[in-house]
Amino acid sequence: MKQVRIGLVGYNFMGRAHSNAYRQVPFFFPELPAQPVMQVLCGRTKERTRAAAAQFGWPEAVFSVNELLTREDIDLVDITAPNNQHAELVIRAAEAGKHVFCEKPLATSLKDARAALKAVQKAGVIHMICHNYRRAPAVSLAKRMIDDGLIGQVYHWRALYLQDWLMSPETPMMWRVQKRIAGSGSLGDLMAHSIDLALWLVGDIDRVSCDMETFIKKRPKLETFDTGLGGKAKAGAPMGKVDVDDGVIALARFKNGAMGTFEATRFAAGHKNSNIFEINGSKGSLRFDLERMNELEYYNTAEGDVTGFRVIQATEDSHPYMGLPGGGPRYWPVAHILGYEHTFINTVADLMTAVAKKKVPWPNLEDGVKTQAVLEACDTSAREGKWAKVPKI
Ligand code: SOE
Repeated sequence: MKQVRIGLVGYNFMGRAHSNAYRQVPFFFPELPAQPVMQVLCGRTKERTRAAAAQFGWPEAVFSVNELLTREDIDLVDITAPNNQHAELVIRAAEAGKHVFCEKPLATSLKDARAALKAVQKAGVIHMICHNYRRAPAVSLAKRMIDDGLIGQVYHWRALYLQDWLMSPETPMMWRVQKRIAGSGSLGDLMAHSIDLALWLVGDIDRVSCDMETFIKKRPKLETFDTGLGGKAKAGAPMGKVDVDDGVIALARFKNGAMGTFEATRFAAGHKNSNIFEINGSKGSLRFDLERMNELEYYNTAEGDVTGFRVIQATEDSHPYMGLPGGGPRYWPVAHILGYEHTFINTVADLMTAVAKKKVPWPNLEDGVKTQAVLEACDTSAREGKWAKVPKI
């Protein structure tokens, strides 16, 4: 059994999600040609990195990327640091001959994203970007149904990614609201997921017309650098300028003629993590909502006057990621539902196969650049107030 020795950079939300996936993969995917070995956790702050390593199951902690990259016993570097470090870390890891697994968005600019792709291609390493929602079984089932022609020619794509965690004016100047670190706001953080799904399920996007707004323009500054989602500023703290979008809407035209709409916001009161899409085609429609992630809704026009949207429980052994190769459930018996973490477990499973078979998986850094190109076109369109062509990758 091949082992893939992992060095993980970052230990906040995504660092935890990835760590959990590495721990769970051997349990649920015993048949893989390679399994992960959690080797080293890398973080800046000694105390917090050590505590996270102990909690998540990393036997060692290091405090500089250099130390991580010069180690012989690391095969793959997993990057969950803030967005502005992604491209640079990808490049350095690739130059050190390490395989790369990178959180989204790939970069804070298209230029940097292209440089990251070039680096992994030049180094000939395996690379993957973490758009985990592709591997919710219901979403993978939607892909299979589209590829099998069940909804025919796609006419419409409609996506919403709605959260509300930034609505309080007291929420401080965390890195996610600073362009220099995050690149953008709800655009790169949330709409990037919807764009990735649209590119996968419908096809390439030709042009976009986009608008965005920053509803709360100043927020109290934190005393120390915020690495996670939280933090509280001291009473009377000086105010900082928010220079990313709080909400974004976009119209899109796909190269195959389909029409698309996207909306992403952190200001949709009551919506905690609504990642929703609907696709309408010549033979039917599909609907998905992450908050009911085991279900895929399907409408089939061929069923005449007894048709209607039906709910498919995407937990049958025959559904993507649900069955073992020899038969029987991979996870639990049918309708014993899966959660958010399983999207990461399924992703890491495919990453292990990719490393073992030396075959670049999807979505890879080329997909990351494609998404980045759409993000850049959205930014251009919103700034110029007109439709913008998606740049070539
Ligand atoms: C925060 O808005 C966040 O954690 C995103 O950064 C993730 O990409 C998304 O999947 C959930 O929400």
